[in-house]
This record gives sequence, C-alpha cells and structure tokens, in this order.
Amino acid sequence: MNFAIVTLFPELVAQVGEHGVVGRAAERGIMSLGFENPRDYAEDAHRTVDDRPYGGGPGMVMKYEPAAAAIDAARERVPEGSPVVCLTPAGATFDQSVARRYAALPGLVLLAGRYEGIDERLIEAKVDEEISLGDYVLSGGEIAAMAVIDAVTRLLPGVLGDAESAEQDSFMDGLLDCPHYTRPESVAGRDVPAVLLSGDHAEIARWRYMQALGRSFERRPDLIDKLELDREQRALLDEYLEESGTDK
Ligand code: 9D3
Repeated sequence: MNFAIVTLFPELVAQVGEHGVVGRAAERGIMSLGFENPRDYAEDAHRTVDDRPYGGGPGMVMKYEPAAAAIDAARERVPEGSPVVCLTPAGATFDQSVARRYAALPGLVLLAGRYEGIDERLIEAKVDEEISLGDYVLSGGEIAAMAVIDAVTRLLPGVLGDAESAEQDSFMDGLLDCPHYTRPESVAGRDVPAVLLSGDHAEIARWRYMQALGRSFERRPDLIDKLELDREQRALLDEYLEESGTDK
C-alpha cells in the first residue's frame, strides 16, 4: 500500500515510518510513504502557501494553487483508485471500520492542512473524503495523518505477527481490553488477581472476558449497546457487577 502525504511538514509525518510497527512494514516493502510539500509548488518569491480569509476574520487560509499542484503530484505517486482524503476537524470521525476500508485500497493520498482552514474550492475539486480524529483541536492535520497511517498499516497482511493478528479479530472485538499484569506478583501493596496465577486457562479466559464486558459497560456503554449481548454475555456482565458491588 502506498501513502502519499501532502503536508507543509513532511519531516514530522515521516517520523511515523521510522519507528516500530510502521517502520518495519516500510523496511519490508509492505507499505511506502511519499511526500509532496505545497511550498515546493508555490511560484512566488516568498513561496506563499497561505493568505488572508475573504470576508475577514482571524487566521490564514491554505491557498488553492500550491496545494492543488501538490495533490496532483501526490496522485502520481499512488495507484489508480487511491482516494484523496483530507484530514480536517470538520470530517467524519475516524474509527476502526474506516481503517479497515482504507486497508483494502491500493493507496491513499492524505492532505494535512495547517492554518485556520483550507480554501473550500480545493476540497470541492480534489478531495474525495474528509476525516477527523475527534472533537478536540489540533494544530494541523499531520498528527491525524500519522494516526491514519499507523492504524491502516497495522491491518495490512504480514505486518503483525500471528499472535497479534489473531488478537485483532478475536472474540473480544468491539469491547475494551481486559486489565494486564506482569511481574512482580506483588508491587506497591497490590497483588495480581489470583485467577491469573492459577494455570486454569479456561477460567483465565472467562475472567478476562468478564473484565472486558464489565469495563466496557462502566466506561463505554455505547459499545455494549452496539453489541446487543446474548444471555451468556449478560450473565457474565451481571457476575462482574455483582462482584464489584455495582447496582444494575
Ligand atoms: C481553533 C480553530 N478552529 C476554529 C473553529 C478551527 C480549526 C482549524 C484548524 C481547528 C483545528 C484546525 C487544525 N486541525 C486539523 O487540521 C485536524 C484535526 C483536529 O484539529 N482535530 C481532530 N482531528 C483533526 S484532523 C485535522
């Protein structure tokens, strides 16, 4: 899969491809990152990429021409059928189902904006889809582009090991993770739950699933609503709530 990122800060976005899981995927040729900088397509002496908003108001707006030329160049770097996705707080929220849809594509052009916004005509003319990370204010689209690249790359065949891949489509799908523990057995006056030391793998799996249900119910009831629990799951959740002394 080929990513082409249009950004005023290519060195920032490149970082995602230089470490960890994404770094390994790039080394192994499973995915690639390419960059186009609108500043390289600015034709004036000052290499201007932004200007004041029509109608007045604070901040600057990303200009059409340099960004459009950079997008056109980025499209040359990815296969036919690769959409142009703009990272913007006004977009649809990025989630795992969007990541899965992107992972099935041959490539992606990611447009990361800076300033107060991007000239709307650029979005009309060149952008297929608008994506946000959620309702908080970032300084630009670069960190959002990095999040998309990371989440999508993890879904590409051969990127994760067998164990990690199996975990991704496990039965805990759609729930928060269970709590995790490692050595020592006792630290800061806190002990590892005894069931995890029991060696009873069926009982451990049951306990983990109960924890995942219970934590999801307490922290993310929207996830529980979406799942529509069957009787067995409901009983396990009831057991969790009973043990934690919660009223239902
Ligand atoms: C405080 C400025 N806002 C005035 C209403 C508008 C605004 C413009 C540009 C807010 C943020 C940005 C820069 N952000 C992004 O480009 C961005 C983003 C985000 O801020 N939050 C979540 N996801 C994303 S994706 C791109």
